[in-house]
Amino acid sequence: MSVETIATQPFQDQKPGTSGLRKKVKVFKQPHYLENFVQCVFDTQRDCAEAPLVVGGDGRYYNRQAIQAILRIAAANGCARAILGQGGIFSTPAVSHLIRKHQARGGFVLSASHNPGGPDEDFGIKFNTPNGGPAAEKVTEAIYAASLHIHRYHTLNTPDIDLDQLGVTFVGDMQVDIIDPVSDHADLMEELFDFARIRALFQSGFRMCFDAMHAVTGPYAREILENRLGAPAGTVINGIPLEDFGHGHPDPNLVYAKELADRMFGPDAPDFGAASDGDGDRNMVLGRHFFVTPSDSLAVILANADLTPGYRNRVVGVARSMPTSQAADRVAAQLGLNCYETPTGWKFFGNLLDSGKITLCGEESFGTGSDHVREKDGLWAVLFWLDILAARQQSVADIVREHWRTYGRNYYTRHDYEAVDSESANRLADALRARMAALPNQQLGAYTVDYADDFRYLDPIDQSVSEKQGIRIGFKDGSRIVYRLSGTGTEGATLRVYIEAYQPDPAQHDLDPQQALAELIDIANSLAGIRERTGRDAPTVIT
Ligand code: VG1
Ligand code: CO
Repeated sequence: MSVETIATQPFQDQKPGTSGLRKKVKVFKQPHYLENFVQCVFDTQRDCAEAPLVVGGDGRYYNRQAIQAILRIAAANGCARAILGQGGIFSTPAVSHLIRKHQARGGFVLSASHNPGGPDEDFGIKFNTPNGGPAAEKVTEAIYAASLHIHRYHTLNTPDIDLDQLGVTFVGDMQVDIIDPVSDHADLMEELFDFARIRALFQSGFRMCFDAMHAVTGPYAREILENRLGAPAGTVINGIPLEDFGHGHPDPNLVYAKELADRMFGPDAPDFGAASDGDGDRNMVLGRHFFVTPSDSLAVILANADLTPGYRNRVVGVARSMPTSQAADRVAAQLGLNCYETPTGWKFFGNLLDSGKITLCGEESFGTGSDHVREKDGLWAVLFWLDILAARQQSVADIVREHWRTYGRNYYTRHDYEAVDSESANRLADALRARMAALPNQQLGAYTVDYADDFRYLDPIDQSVSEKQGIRIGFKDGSRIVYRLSGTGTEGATLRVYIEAYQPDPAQHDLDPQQALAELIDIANSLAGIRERTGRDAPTVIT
């Protein structure tokens, strides 16, 4: 088998964002585009002769072609063994788990997560390191630097392999193990949660709806919820992964998971609802006529962790991304646990998890996870909730309301302005930065500014510094406004505005968040001049 070395040229636009390299399919389809990036990974990461490489994706359009190309490049670069999910399918948390389980040298996840799929939509590739997590910034920077100078890549001239046939096959000299993508992850879930107790809950007539959004979690949810836990057939809806996600937007929020939202807020709603995103790492959880914000979900999970077998007496701390509400901080303070604030993106939790400083972590963007893998894990969060519900025998709404009575409520909302003109978005951010120094002690309506800064993170483990991670404006009463530009969009810029206020008084816990936060929302809009600078009257999505 002779290795072919193909001459190529750099593309200059292969800088990984919040979560890997994400572009339109048309960009990825340019000759050498994917190959260049993959070769840069092999050029910058250590030798891969022995430990395997894990490869799989969320099944979106171009998944199969990308996998064939990656396998050839891996083999040509001396990789001895690859582990592949049948049909090219792996959820992101499943890849993370398999890297750890097999002490692999890393893995490639093919996904653009919650972004739509199809020939005119998005594709993505992410490299995960041997700890199972997304590559740290210094790794992605090295890959990016290599991509600016690449002039050749190595590949093989071999036929495509059959991705659907379980068992062992070869690409050149590289052994490829094609495995069931679901069973290892499902086994891991069984170790962490009380499946007998959850099974009994379903037997008692408890009803649930899980919306897989035509994305990767369908097979996982069917196996775990319907087969292993005995939930009635039909509990999982939209359970077959489709290349274009049924023309949907596989983002588990109240806007895009409309079918689920309609059921959960309609007549005869089930007891519990949940959804996951394209690659299975996000989760949304709902009770009957009740939405749980991801920030609250993290806090509730933290406060109830002792109820589950996998976390009893072993939670040492929690971390949340900076824009995530401070609800978890209140629980951590009461329980005497470590609490960290990190920049947006799961890669920033890696060092804290690896060093045992934290056990649980989460983001406001429907991401929750723990030290069981090094990615957020949608089904894991859903099972955590199911286990809490089975243990406490209360409704979702009662559990959350009781949580607010104990810890107070952090009202929270996120306003997204999608596909905004990039230059206008950057000017908006620059204008805010220019005003920051003058803001402290200013009175804005009923609120007095305490501090204003551009979040800078000093990693407590490796001392690496990440600058400009979002503009924060903190008020004396603990309320906050945060502005960030998204690093996962593929069209123009997405401006995210995060607004939070703390309410200790239980008599004030039943307001609509948009009302409870109305004055802060106005302040956020006028401070940044959103209407004038973006030309938008209202956000694209309100969460
Ligand atoms: C978004 C979320 C962030 C998340 C990231 C990847 O990033 O805000 O919390 O980690 O997506 O999630 P951004 O830069 O667009 O705000 V996923 O499910 O795409 O791996
Ligand atoms: Co995702």
